[in-house]
Amino acid sequence: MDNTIVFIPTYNERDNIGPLIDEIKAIGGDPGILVVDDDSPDGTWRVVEEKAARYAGVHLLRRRGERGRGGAGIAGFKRAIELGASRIVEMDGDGQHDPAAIPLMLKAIESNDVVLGSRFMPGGTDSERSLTRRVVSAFARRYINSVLGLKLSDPTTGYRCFRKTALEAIGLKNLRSKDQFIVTEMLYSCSRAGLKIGEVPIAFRRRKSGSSKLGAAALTKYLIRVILLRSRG
Ligand SMILES: Nc1nc2c(ncn2[C@@H]2O[C@H](COP(=O)(O)OP(=O)(O)OP(=O)(O)O)[C@@H](O)[C@H]2O)c(=O)[nH]1
Ligand SMILES: [Mg+2]
Repeated sequence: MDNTIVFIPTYNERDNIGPLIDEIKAIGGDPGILVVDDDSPDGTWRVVEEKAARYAGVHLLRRRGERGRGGAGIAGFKRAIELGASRIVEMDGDGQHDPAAIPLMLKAIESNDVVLGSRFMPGGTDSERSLTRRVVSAFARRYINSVLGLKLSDPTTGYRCFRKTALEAIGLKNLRSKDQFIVTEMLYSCSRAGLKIGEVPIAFRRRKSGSSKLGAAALTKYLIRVILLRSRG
C-alpha cells in the first residue's frame, strides 16, 4: 500500500478513533493514516497523539479555531498529498465504515479515478434502521442521481478512494462547501471532470458511540442544495 493514506475527519470521536486506527493497522499493507480533528472538546486529538506515538505513519492535523467538515476535508486531502500519497481513502471516524473494505477499494482504484464504497450494490449492507429512514434514503439516492445526472448505487457515501490525479483534476481550491455537503460537491465535481467513478460493496456498521447529526430539516436543506449545486454548474 505504498503511497496510500487513509484520511479521517473527526469531531468528538474520542471513543471511536482509537479502535478504528487499531483496525486499520490490522488490515495489513500498512497504509498511512491522517486524522484531521477540529480541536474536539472531547479530546479526540489526544487519542490520535497517543496512537501516533505508538505506530509509525499515523499523522494528526489538529485545526484550532476552525470548524467544519468541508474545511477539514480540503485540509485533509491537501496534507495527504503533501505527505506523498498517490491514493487517498476517505472514511468516517465514527466506526460506521469497516476498514476491511480498504484493500478492495485499492484494488478497484487501479482501474478507476475514484471508487465509492457502496452500501446498496450487491454485496453491500446498510446498518438496519427504521423503515422511514430507509425509504427517505432510497428517495434521496434517486433524487441525487437524477438531479446531478449520475448513475450510482450510493451517491451519498462518505467512504471513498481518490487517486491524487483525480483531486488535482477537480482542484481542491474550487470546493466551496464548509460542511458535510462537501461529500456531494466533490462527487459532482469528479463527474463533471469526466473522471471514471467505480463502486465496491461495503458493510455499513452502526455508529459505535456519539450522536448522529442528520434530522428532517437538515435533509430538506440538503436536497435543495443539490439543486443549487446543479444550477451552479
Ligand atoms: N474535522 C471535522 N470532522 C467532522 C466535523 N463534523 C463531522 N466530522 C466528522 O465527519 C465524519 C462524518 O460525520 P458524521 O457525524 O458521522 O456524519 P454522518 O455519517 O453523515 O451521519 P451520522 O453518522 O448518522 O451522524 C465523522 O468522522 C465526524 O466526526 C467537523 O466539523 N470537523
Ligand atoms: Mg457517521
